[in-house]
Amino acid sequence: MKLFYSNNSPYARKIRILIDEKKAPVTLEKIVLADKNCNIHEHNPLAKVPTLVVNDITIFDSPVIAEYIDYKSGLPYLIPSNFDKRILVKRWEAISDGLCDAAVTIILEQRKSLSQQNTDFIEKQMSKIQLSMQWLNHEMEGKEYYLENRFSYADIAAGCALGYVKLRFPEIDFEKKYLNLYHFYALIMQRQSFQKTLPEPYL
Ligand SMILES: N[C@@H](CCC(=O)N[C@@H](CS)C(=O)NCC(=O)O)C(=O)O
Repeated sequence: MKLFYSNNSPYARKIRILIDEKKAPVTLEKIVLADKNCNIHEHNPLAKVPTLVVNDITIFDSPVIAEYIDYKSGLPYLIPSNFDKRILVKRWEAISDGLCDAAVTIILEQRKSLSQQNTDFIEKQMSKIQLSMQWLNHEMEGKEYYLENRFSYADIAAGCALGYVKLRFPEIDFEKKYLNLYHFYALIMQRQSFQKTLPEPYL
């Protein structure tokens, strides 16, 4: 199995952390999406990371890859098989990925020349980020980890989203505003899997 990832993709980071936590036998291949010789489209027509190649099939996107790796690499399962618990974890992944989608959209908008940027649109996306963090913060009331106070894929997804906000919008300073997220992020950052995959500010 081979995982194509790029250094700062929060979606790919979820999978790299899951692989590390599960000790899954996956070869990691770093790619640079902006590189004109990048051939990720040969594996994934959407030309996105993460992309997982397993023998002759390719698996995407990150929620599907996570299901595959968690199931195939056996115990301990980080995505519960119990339906109700599973939905809770998947909805946490959805809000975390949605938060990243809003952040990525802002970054792309801000790469345009100033006169072409749509400030209303940027504000709308920023409000999604704030409201999602507020929501996550509320859900974490009285908890260390999200689901039954045990580490799960929900924590990986939320930790990666918060890490991405910290990387791209340090001025938001979410740890000051959202106390539960401050504690959660400090706890999750003690894990080696999170430390090893920290995004790099200059990329
Ligand atoms: N929903 C996808 C999102 C993946 C995604 O958008 N990845 C970005 C990197 S952060 C990418 O590959 N962008 C390249 C492009 O859109 O052409 C997932 O969860 O895997």
